[in-house]
Amino acid sequence: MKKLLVSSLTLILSFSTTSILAEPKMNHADMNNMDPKVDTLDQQISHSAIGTVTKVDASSKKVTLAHEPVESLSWPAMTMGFSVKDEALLTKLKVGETVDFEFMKVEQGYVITEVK
Ligand SMILES: [Cu+2]
Repeated sequence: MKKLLVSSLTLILSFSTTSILAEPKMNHADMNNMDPKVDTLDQQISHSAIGTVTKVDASSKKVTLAHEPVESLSWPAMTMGFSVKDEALLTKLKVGETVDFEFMKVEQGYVITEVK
């Protein structure tokens, strides 16, 4: 009986791990709902991250990046869209390149302010 309990616990644990891993594209609206205070503090604060460019839409000045975890925002690694503050930054954002970038929260999402 005890053995059965242990194995069902193991099963439950592996199930929850799987569902966490299955959702790397958690969206930031959900994150903000989890902690609205952080959202307010984020305004005007610049964050740095490392990410690989997966898509560039030059006409709308938007890029999609698969970024590494961002400690200052408690973000896990994920793929998401950013807008670009300056058109000149697009020359540094090419699909397939990994960049070191800075971004800020704005009303409509997140905007990249600098690319190193
Ligand atoms: Cu993100």
